Amino acid sequence: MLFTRAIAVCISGDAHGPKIVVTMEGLPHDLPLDIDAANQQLALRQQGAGSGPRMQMEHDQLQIVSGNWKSRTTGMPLCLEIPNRASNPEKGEVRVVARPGHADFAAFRRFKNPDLRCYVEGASARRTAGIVAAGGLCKPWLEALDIEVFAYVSRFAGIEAAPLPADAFPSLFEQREQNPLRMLDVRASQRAMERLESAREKGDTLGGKVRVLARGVPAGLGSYSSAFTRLDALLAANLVGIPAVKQVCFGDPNVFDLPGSDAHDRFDPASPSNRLSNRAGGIEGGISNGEALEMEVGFKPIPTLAKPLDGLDVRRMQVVPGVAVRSDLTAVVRGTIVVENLVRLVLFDALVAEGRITK
Ligand code: EPS
Repeated sequence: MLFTRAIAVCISGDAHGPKIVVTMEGLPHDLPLDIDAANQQLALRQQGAGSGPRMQMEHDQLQIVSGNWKSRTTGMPLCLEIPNRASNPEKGEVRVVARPGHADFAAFRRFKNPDLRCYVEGASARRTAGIVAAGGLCKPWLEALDIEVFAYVSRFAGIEAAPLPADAFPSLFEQREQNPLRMLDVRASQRAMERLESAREKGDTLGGKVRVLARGVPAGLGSYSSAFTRLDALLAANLVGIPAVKQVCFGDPNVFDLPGSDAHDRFDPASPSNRLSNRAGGIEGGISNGEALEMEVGFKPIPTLAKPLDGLDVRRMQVVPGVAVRSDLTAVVRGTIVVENLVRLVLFDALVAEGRITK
């Protein structure tokens, strides 16, 4: 389940089960269902540097099972499926060696089953395909209201890209997709690629940050009245729900070091947005203020390393050599598309919750 107000979104599916299943209940009636738009987002999620061999095996394609009539929503729960093609390379084996940084050990402490694969299957990033499918369906609905969301890699393995002005997209889509790391600063991306190749040779993994911008969000979305209605709380809670995400920052990340006199966005009634700057990232008091939304989302390095760290054999409670399994080198590049579509979903949900989209 995601943290939402109007549309209950449930995403289920094992990493190597038959399919990922998404249900969306509470969608307005009679919205056009653009499967191609969602499939385009699913295809983007499979691209980019740092993906393991699994992405060559999958061809994520959305199937709508129910809740539609002649390519429009009916108001019934919309049920979506994305079939999985690849099977588990360790099929049948019991995995008892936990990895530092992975959910497997903490889940074992909670549920006590030493066959860690039963946790690994559910704690997989495979389920982010479901987020992208649901958010990809929302993309044309938001665009009909002139709301656009765009994400890119702003930091990779410690290499910072020069910040982009918030109004610079969406003309940058092609440029982003031509860059293997989805970075828009060419010099930074060259250095970051060197780090990626070196990590690949060493059997290591890397983390980084995704910056996400949303333009055209109307002022007055969200409410300070509770964590369930604050737009920033809903965005943060959902973004931290993406596997490997450990940080969400709104607006200028330097604001924490500044005095209040420099940290806040002064008013200017003569400017179109009434403000001289946007350090707040478009949200004040949990409510959108009419400026572009700006957030940065930090992904930790994936805990499954090609040259694994020592693990813990949970049956014997002994440190043992880690076992190498097929995996990705980084979550950041594909994570860009997950972040972008999750923000779309949260914005669309808030618009429906506040009666700005009805039927
Ligand atoms: C994942 C491990 C890899 C990733 C997978 C998430 O898969 P496998 O174990 O089959 O090689 O490729 O991500 C996806 C399949 C996806 O679609 O994002 C993991 O352990 O979480």
